[in-house]
Amino acid sequence: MKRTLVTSALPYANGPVHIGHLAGVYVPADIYVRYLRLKGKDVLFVGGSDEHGVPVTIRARKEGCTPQDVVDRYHNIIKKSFEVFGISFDVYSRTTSKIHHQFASDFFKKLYDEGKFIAIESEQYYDEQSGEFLTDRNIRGECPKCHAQDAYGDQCEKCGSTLSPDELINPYNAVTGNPLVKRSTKHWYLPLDQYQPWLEQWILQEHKEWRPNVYGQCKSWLDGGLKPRAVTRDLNWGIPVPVEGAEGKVLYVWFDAPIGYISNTKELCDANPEKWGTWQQWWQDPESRLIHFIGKDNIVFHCIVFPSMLKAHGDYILPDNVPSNEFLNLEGEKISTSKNYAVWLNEYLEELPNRQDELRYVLTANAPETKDNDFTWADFQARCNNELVAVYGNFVNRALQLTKKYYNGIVPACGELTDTDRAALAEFAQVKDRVEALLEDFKFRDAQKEAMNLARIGNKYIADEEPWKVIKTDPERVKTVIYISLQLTANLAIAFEPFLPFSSARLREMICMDTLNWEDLGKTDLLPAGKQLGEPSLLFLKIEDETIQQQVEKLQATVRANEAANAKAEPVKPTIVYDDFQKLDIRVGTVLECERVPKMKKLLKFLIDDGLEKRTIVSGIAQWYEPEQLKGKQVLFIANLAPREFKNGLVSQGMILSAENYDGTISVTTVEHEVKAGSQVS
Ligand code: B3M
Ligand code: ZN
Repeated sequence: MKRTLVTSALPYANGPVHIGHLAGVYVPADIYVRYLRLKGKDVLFVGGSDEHGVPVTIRARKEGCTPQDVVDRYHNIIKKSFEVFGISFDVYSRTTSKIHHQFASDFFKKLYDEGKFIAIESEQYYDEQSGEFLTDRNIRGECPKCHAQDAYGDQCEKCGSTLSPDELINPYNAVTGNPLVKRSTKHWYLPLDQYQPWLEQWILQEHKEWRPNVYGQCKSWLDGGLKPRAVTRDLNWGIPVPVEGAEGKVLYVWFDAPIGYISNTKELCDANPEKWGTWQQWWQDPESRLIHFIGKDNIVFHCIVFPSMLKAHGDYILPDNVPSNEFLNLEGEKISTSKNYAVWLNEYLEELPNRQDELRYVLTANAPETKDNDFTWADFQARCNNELVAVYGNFVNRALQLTKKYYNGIVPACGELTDTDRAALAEFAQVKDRVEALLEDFKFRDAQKEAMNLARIGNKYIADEEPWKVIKTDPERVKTVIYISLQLTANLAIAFEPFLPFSSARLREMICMDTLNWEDLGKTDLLPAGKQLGEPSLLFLKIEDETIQQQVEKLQATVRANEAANAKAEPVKPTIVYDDFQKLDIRVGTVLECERVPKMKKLLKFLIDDGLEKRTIVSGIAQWYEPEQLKGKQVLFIANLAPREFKNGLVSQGMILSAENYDGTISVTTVEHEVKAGSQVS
C-alpha cells in the first residue's frame, strides 16, 4: 500500500471534548499516525467538527443563540484542546464549511439521480403550535419500559433502553413541551437491506481480523437483518436536501458527517496539492488504506452505513480497519455530557498546565481497548508518580546528570562490554519489533507498556551498576555504563514519541538529537562518543496529593449538584395530633463552645446555654462546619430527648436541629432575631 488515510470521529460541536473522547479515539489515532510518520510512511490524518444534528439546535435554543453561534464556539474550543494535547491532525475542519456543504450535497444528488434511494411517505411527530416536525432527541415522553417522564425519542437515559419516538407514551416537544400529533411527511432512505449480502461477504468473510467488539457488533446487526435507513430529516439546521419538493428538509447528520472526512481531505489537498496530492488519491486509489478510529457507539455507522454509501456511490475505497474502543468511565460512573460529569480537556489544561503527556500516558495505559475501563484520579497519580517520574524520568535524569557531572555533558567512549551490558542491550534490541507488531495491530496499551519496559530495563541497569559508587574504584567501567545508559535514553526518545510527544521533544533537546527515525530504534550508537549533550532537566514532575484532592472534590460537587437538581421532597410522614407535637420540648440555645471530637471525624461537641444551665450536645455535622463558625450562634434543639451515649463515653443531652439539603449538605437551624436562651419553640 502506498499511503494510509487515518480518520478519527468528528466530535459534535455542541460541547467541549472530555477524557473519554481522548482515550477512545484521538490519542490512539494520534499514536498510530505519529508512528507511521516516524517510519516515513505517507499518511494523512483527518479530523473535524460535526456541526449539524439535533443536539446543536437544542443547545442553541437553551442558550438563546443561533446554532451557528454554538458550533463556532465549540469548534474553536475543541480544535484548541486537540492542538494543545498534540493530536497531530493534518487537517481539522468543520461540516459547516462551504466545501463540505457542496461536497455532501453533490454526493447525495448523485445517489438520488442514480435511483439509489427509495422515497417513503410516513407519519412523523409534528408540533402544530411551532409548525415543525420533530425527531430523535427533540421528542420526549414517558418511557414505555421504566416510565421515566423524560425519555428521549431515541433513548431513555434512566433505564438505558434504545427507543424510537413511536414507543414513547404521551410524546411532547422537548424544547417547548407542546404535545405532538402525527403528520405525513416524505423522506429518502438508503435501502441497507439491498447491501446486506455484500456487507456479509465484505465484513464477516473478509474482515475477520477486525477487533472482536467491532466484528461482533457488525455481526449482530447483520444477523438482525438490515432495514432501509432515512438519510433526510425535517429540520432547519443542516445541509438542505438538493432536490425539488424537499423544502424544510436537510440531510441526516449521520449522512453528511462521514462525508466530512472526504470533504476535509479535499480542503487540505486543494490548498496544497504539491504536498498532499489530490483528494482522489487518498479516497479512490486502491493503493490507499483507510482506517477509521471511533468509539463503540459509532460502529454501525462506520462499518455498515458509510461503507454502503461509498459502495452506492462507487469509485471509493472502503475502510481497511475500524479500531473502535469501548467506553471510559470516570471514578466508577458513566461519563455524561448532559450531567456535566466528565473531565473536560479545556479545564484539565487550565488546572494541570503542561501535563498533557501525563494524561496521554494514563489514558493509553488504561485504554478501554477490549472492555469498558475506569479512570480514577488515584490511578492517574499513581501511574504518573510510580511510572513516569520514578521509572522513565528517574532513569533519564540519572543518565544525564551523571554525564554532566563526570564528563561535562560529553558522551564517554564505550569500553569492553560485560555480560550484564550485553544482556541489557539484547533486551532492548527486541523492543522495536515488539512495539511495532503491537502498533500495527492497534494494541496501543500493550505497545506503550513495551516502551515503558525499555525504561525499566534502563532503570534496573543503572541501579544495578551503581556508577555513583563504581566511579571511586573503577572510573573506566563507568564510562561504559554511562555510554550504554545514554544509548538507552536516545532509544526512549524515539520509542515514546508516538505516545508522549511533548516529553520526547524535550528529551531530544536535552540530548541534542535532531533526527528522529523509527528505524533507529534498537540501535546502540545513536549518541556517539565525544558528542556534547545539552542541559538536563526533570522530564516529569510529581503529581501532588493536593492536585488530586481538588479534582476528586470537583467531581463530587458535580454529583451533589446533580442529585440536588433531581431530588424531590420526601413524602410527608403520617399525620400526628397536636398532643404528640406538644411532647417535644424544642428550645433555643446559645452556643457557648464548639469543638471537634478527637478520633470521631463526624462529630462536633457543643456546650449550650439552655437558659437554665449549660448542657453538652453532640452532633454529627463536623463535615459541614468549622467549630468557630457556630460559636455564639443561637440554635434550635430538642431539650427533652433522652440522653444518648457515644462509643467513647461522651453523652449528648439533646439534639440540635438541622436541615438536610437535597445534595446531602447540612444547615443548622437558627432564629431570625436574637432571643433569650431557653425560649421555647412552638
Ligand atoms: N459526531 C458522533 C459522536 O461524537 C459523531 C461522530 C461522527 S463521525 C463521522 O459520537
Ligand atoms: Zn426508561
